[in-house]
Amino acid sequence: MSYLRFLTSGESHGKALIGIIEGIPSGLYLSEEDIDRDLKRRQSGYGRGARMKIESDHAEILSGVRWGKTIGSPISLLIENKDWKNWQDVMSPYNPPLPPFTKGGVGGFVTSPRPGHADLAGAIKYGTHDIRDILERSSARETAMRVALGAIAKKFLSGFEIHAGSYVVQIGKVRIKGYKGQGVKGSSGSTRIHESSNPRTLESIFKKAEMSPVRCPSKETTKKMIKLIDKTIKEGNSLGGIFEIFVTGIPAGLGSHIQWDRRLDGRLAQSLMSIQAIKSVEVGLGFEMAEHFGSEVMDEIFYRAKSKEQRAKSVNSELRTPNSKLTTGFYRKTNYAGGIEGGITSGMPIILRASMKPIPTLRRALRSTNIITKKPVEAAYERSDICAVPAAGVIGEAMAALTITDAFLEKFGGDSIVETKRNYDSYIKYIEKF
Ligand code: EPS
Repeated sequence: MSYLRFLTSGESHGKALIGIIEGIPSGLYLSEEDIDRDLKRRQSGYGRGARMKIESDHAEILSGVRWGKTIGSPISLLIENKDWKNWQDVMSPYNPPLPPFTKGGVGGFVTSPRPGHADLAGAIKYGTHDIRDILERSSARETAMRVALGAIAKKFLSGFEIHAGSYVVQIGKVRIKGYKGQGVKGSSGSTRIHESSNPRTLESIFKKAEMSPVRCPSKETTKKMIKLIDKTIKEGNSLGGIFEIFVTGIPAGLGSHIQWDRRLDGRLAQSLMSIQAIKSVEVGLGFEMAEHFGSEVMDEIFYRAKSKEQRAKSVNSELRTPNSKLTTGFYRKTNYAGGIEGGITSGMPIILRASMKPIPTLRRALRSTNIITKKPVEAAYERSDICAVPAAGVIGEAMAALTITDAFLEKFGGDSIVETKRNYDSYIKYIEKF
């Protein structure tokens, strides 16, 4: 990130998670409720394990906000781990307590690495024979703080009518009927989930997904997904899946083609790939793009001169939708590029898709090798989630919002919201006339 910076800290069963974000301009209204709303969404997906019954995440604002508004200084947040009370000896920062421990494997050490986790590679890298040193931080518990920080980014973006949302399209082999990425008109087997990435359609898909326990917009598929999760719980197994993220209201011109690390598609891909268990990321049509002719999957450019009335409406309204046909005469009928061309936003909604592997901690134990005795063992199991794809979508929204806020501030700057708005408004006037 070039303008915005953020860090998280905290172990899964430690006392708390801490987050610091720097670069949010002063004057943004921000409350703990703004953040807790997304924390709740992250926790509520069907398929989570016993841990979610213990935690009810709440972010406490420790700094950077005064009388309900940001003051330009770093914002720091704290999310308590309620489960910590059960792990105080095992997770103590002080001298090792005397055994027996309340939790934590033989002699308090975890020595059976779980395939698919950071356990073995992390233990080798950090020179420990107690895998707890690794698993506590590699745990997806950390994503609670990313969602909290992402909620701040979302609040900032909402002042410019930029909105991020997500929905689940596949869990295990159950996918929305006929769904095949965004699909291409006329190609066999494809069904578009949304036509031309229309922001209103995306919002309505999102609303439907929010009502579903698995965050899937199709009622029929939701039922099938729940059935599959229930079956998988009984079998002691786990599931992965695919979710899509969209971001609407972004003006053309964020990111840049001039250097590899300034390309916004690359930056978004990295931010999503950094989420625990994510194995692939697609932008727009993604992998499906490869099987088409060039003539089929480019978003052709059209122009419609705006009437004086339309122009006046878009210039005068305080909150505009820069990607709508109201603000610029240029428009596209399709959005196969997923809102990014040459690493720069095109003015169309950003569409991203990510796949999550099945959770590697399994009740039905996998084969592993003890890192001290070198004897075959069953991989460590305490408890686990069965499916966290619905949660992953919410985390994806947060990471996308943080990355876009970074690119937005890089373009428009501003130490205060008023200054950012002034710069943004002047740019919008410019692109309207372009
Ligand atoms: C996780 C393992 C489980 C999850 C945890 C991520 O925790 P525990 O080991 O305490 O049962 O519930 O996720 C969260 C706590 C969370 O808030 O999402 C893992 O190993 O990644």
